Amino acid sequence: MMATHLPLPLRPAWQAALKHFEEVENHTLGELFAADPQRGERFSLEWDGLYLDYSKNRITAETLPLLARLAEECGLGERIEAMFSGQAINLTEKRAALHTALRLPPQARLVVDGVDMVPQVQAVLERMAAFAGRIRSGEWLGFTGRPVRSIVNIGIGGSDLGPVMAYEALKAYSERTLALRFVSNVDGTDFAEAVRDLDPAETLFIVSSKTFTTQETMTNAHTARAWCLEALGDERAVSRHFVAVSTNAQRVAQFGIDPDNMFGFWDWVGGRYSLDSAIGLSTMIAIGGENFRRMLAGFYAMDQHFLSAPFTENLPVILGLLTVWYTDFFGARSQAVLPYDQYLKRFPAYLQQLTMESNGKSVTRAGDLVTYHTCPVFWGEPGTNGQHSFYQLLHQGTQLIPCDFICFAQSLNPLGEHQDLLVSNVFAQAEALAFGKSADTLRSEGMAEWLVPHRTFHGNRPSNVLLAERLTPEVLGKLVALYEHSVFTQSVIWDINPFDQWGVELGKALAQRIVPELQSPEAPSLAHDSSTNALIHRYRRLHRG
Ligand code: G6Q
Repeated sequence: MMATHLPLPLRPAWQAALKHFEEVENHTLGELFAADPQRGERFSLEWDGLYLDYSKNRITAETLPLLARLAEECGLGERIEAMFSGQAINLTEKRAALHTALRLPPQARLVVDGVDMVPQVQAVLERMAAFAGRIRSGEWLGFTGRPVRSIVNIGIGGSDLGPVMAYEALKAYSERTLALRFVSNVDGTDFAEAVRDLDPAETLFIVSSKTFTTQETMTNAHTARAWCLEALGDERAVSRHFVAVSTNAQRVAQFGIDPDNMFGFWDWVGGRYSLDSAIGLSTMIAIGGENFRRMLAGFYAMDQHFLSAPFTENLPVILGLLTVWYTDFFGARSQAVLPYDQYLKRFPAYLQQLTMESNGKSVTRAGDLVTYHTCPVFWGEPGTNGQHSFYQLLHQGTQLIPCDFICFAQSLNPLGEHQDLLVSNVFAQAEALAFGKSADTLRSEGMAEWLVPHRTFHGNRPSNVLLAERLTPEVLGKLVALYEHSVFTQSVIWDINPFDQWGVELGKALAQRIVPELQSPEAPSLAHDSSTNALIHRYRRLHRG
C-alpha cells in the first residue's frame, strides 16, 4: 500500500513521531534551553515583519523535520496546490474553498473551469469601495435626505465574526464619525441594545448572509425593517437604508432590497473564510477601501509564504504541526490564544469558529471514524486581563495547554510606559510557563515548607510568541491567514474536510420543530424525551406569566 493511503496512525512518519515523542517527553524546557544556549534564536523565524519564537515548545531539533515529513506523507503540498487552484476540495459540499482568490492582486490570473476569477473578485471590491466611499463622504443620503452616521451589520457566524473582529482590530484606522454596530443573536436584546441610541433616518443596515435564509439574520433583518419603517413611514425608505451582502439574489429581492444595493460573492467562499469578500463591507466602510486593500495584501503575502516556504520554515505549517504535536502526542485538549493588544479583543472568538468549525470533526474525508484526536478547544482573552483570572490554571492546573501569545512592539495609543508594561507581561508569562519556579529555589529563598507545594511552578508548559512592530491592516491580514493555513495544515494531517460544518445542522432542525410547540395557543402534544417535554411545558407556563 502507498504511504499516502495509509490511515494516519500507520504512517511511517507518524510512527517515527511517536517514537520521538517518547524521548522528548522526558526532557523539560529548562533542560532543552540549558543544553543549547542558542535555542531562542535557532527555534525562531522572521518573515515579512512577523517574528515567531517557537523555542519554548517541547521539541528538539529533530521534531519539526519529523513532523514536516508527516505533512509530506499526508500530501500537504498537493493539498495546498489543490486548494489554491480551485479544485473542489470541500468534498461533502462538492465545491472549492477558494478564499485565497479573494486576496489576489488585480493583475493576477486564476482560471478555474475556464473562467478567470480575478476580474469578478476585483469588480465586487471596486463596487464595495465606491459604496464605502459614498457612505464615508456623506454623499449617500438616507430617505429623509440626511447622511448615514450609523451602520449596523446584521449577520451571524461567518457573516459576523470576521467583520466584527476586523473592525475592532482596525478601529484605530476607522472613520470615527461613523458608528458601527454588529447584531447577530436572535435574542431580541442584541438588536434592541444595538439601535437604542440610533436615529433610523441616519442608519444603514447591511444584511450579511450568504444564503439569506439564516433564521437569526432574517429575524433581525425583518425587525430592523419594521424599526426603520415605523420611523420613516414609507416602504421606499428600504432602498436608502438597507443593503445586502449575499449569494442569493432572489431572496434579497424578495426581502425588498434593491438588487443595485446587493454585493455578491460566490459559493466557493465558506462563511468563516469570507471576511475578504463582500461580507467585509462593514469593515471596509469603517476603515476605507484603501486600508481594506492593505489588509488583503497582508493575506496575500501570507498565502504566498504558505505556498512557497519549505515546511520547516513555513509559519502556518509550523503552527499547524505544533497543534497536531500537542493534541495527538501530548494529549492536549485545548489551546489558548492570548493577544496582548486590546484591539484584538475579538480575535479569540473569531479563531474559535475558524478552528473548531473547521476541524471539530471525527470522520476522515472518506467517512471513516478517526482513531486519533482532532481539533482541540481554542479559547482566549486579551492580556493582561486573563492573567488575573484563568492563568492560574495555565501555570498550576493539571492540564497541558499550549499558548499562543500575540504582541506588538509599538502601541497605536502610546501612553507613558503602558506598552513596556504590557509586553513585559507577555515575555514574563511565556518565561514562567516554560521554566516555572522549583521547590528548591523556593526553599533557598526561605519559603516555609508547608507553603512550598502551593508556591511551586513546575513549568515545562509550552508557548509561542508572535511579535510584530505594530498592528496594521497588513499585519492583521497576515495573522488571520496564518491561522487559516495552520487550520488547513492540521486538517490535512488529520485527513478531515475543514470546509463543511454539518455539526451545526441538527440543533437548527430541532429548533424549527420546537418553535410551534412554544407558540401554539393550545397545549401541544409533545413527543420529545421527558426532559425536553418538561422544559417546553415549563417555558409555556412561565412565558405567559
Ligand atoms: C461558517 C458557517 C456559518 C455561517 C452562518 C451564517 O463557515 O457556514 O457560521 O457563516 O451560519 O450563514 P449565512 O451567511 O448564510 O447567513
